[in-house]
Amino acid sequence: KKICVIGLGYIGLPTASMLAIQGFNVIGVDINKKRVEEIKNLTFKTTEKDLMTLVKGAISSGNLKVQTKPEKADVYIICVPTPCIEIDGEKKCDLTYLNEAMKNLRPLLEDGNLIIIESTIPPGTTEEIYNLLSENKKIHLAHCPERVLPGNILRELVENDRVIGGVDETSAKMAKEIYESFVVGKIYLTDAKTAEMVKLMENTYRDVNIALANEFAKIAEEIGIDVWEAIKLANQHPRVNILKPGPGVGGHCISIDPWFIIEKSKNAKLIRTARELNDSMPLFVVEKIKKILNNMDNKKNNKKEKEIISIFGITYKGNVDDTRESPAERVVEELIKEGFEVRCYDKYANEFKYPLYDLDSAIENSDMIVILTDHDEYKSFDKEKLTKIASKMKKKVILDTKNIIDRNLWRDVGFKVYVLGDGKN
Ligand code: SAJ
Repeated sequence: KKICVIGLGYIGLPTASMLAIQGFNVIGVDINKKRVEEIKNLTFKTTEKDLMTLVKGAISSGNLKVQTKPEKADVYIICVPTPCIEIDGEKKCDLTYLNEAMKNLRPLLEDGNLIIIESTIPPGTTEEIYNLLSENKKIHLAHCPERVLPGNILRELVENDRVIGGVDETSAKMAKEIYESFVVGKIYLTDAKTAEMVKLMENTYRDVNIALANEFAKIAEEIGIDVWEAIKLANQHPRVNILKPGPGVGGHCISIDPWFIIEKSKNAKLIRTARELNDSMPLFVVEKIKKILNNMDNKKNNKKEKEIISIFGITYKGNVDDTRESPAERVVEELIKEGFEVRCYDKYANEFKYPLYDLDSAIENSDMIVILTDHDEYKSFDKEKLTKIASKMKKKVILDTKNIIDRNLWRDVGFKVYVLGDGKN
């Protein structure tokens, strides 16, 4: 069977490679010429363990070809991004890339072809696409949402259970045959709209639960308790598992997908509130930074030189290079607006809107370190390293928004330690 995978991003590339390794004849397509060249030459950047080896194996097997245009195949798997856009103040799913991919496919389609959409989409989208495509061709169409966790993609691609929703039973069964080649998890079949909703419900579940943790952090600050201690104790209950507060929810999935439910339903009230609460966290962090510095300032610094904030970690979560929708961007933007000089340090990040510094220049003469991402690196600083860091700072102050540091270790080298939700200030 010949399979054309459209979109070679963080889902399309591993999926195409996996299928090629299983012996399918795979054409990987990406409209971005540079991306195609980087894949061909194995020069693309990734923090996913073993992805490079997998792609190398797929290409050298002769089963994976990458190019910028699709060609005739038996099966088409669509893995293009479906970002969020704001129209008249309301956030909605942007189907531009998906529609463009479909437009390019239409002239290639033949009776009996199977199309699988992996991109995350609002409920009802697969049916709408089917109505358009099936006007003059007898095609099969299924939605099989990706579910892998960035940072652990290759393992989860194989091990996670999958949900496949077909526009009819044959479509779902045909799609199952493809995934069975490499998925060891269970594969569940359902209808297309249910599959669309399942994917959105998974990420919404996580978003709402993180929002609850973040609300607890705000309340803890208000009433003067340490939220981390409280969560740890509440989680001793056998049916309670509160997630972790933080500077906000980033990434291109959890911070976006709930909006695709909200756009389709007037009942999505809790979901909207949770989303807005998580979006309010960057500002909450900035308020805490201001309070800490104001309380320290004994008004002797009246000439008001610019205070320097050193940000540690700007990717959307720990140990990944992805900065999309990262709460750090809003924190930095707001701090600059408030008149601070901001220096960001993150050796994992692939790119960022603001300049990145090396560690030494980020902390030189700095007034405060703020940890926004739980990279392993910051957990591994030992006393010697921390002493060096302390010696470069103007004021030895740290705010850890992820609760990852050993508070006593930092205190030992002279830091005043604050943690988001610690109820101080
Ligand atoms: N976060 C918190 N507190 C927590 C957990 C996470 O603030 O207790 C933050 C993280 O720092 C990050 C954001 O939430 O900014 C999201 O991180 P994540 O690790 O929870 O999830 P993603 O976005 O990397 O991947 C999610 C996964 N979905 C679920 O776990 C339900 C993944 O399985 C999906 O495939 C992926 O979205 C996707 O592509 O939809």
